[in-house]
Amino acid sequence: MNSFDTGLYFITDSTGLSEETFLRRTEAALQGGVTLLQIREKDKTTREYLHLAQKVHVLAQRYGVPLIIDDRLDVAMAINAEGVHLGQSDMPIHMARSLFGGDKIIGATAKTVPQAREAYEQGADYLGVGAIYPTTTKVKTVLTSTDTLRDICHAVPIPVNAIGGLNRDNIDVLQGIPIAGICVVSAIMKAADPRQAAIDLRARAKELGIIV
Ligand code: TZP
Ligand code: MG
Repeated sequence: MNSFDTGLYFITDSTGLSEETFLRRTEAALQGGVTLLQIREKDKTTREYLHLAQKVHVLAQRYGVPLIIDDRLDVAMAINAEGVHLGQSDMPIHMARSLFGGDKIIGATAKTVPQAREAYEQGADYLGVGAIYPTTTKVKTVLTSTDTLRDICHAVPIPVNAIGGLNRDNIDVLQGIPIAGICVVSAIMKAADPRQAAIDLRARAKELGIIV
């Protein structure tokens, strides 16, 4: 498998942004040291998703950061992205694995220990668990307790990331839980200075011992 570090996992959201602003913010986040990048688009046509994903892939490659495509294995395969992230209603992990190959990164969303075990057994490389806090990002989700997050970390031997409403001022609740990293959208995408936001978030997570 491609090596990857989920420590500071930035998920993009182009809602309300021009392509130029979106790409500028995404590049700023890469400059600020995000370790893994996901493009997440819910309202684009396949053509539009491919177009934007290709541009984001060029940027990610420039900074040596793997690019994960949300939901769409076809888009990930078409642009030769490093990975795909699949939710509970997307293609089952084992099918994606057989189509995508053993070298690619496959992430899964899990909200319970049984879902986490199943995703791991089917070949997921990492898990996203949440929402830890209510989120303003457009998503169908429910809250996941930090107790469940901890239980999932202990139930599977793959990296587990926390997601949902996380920012520099509230990630202290994750201290002492053996997660591999945090996933954020708004804390970077909507920051006045996305580069500085990434730097500050990473520094805070390191200070708390959440990431190395
Ligand atoms: N899955 C659970 S919460 C969420 C996703 C995709 C959105 C996280 O966005 P934000 O802005 O970091 O709360
Ligand atoms: Mg999904």
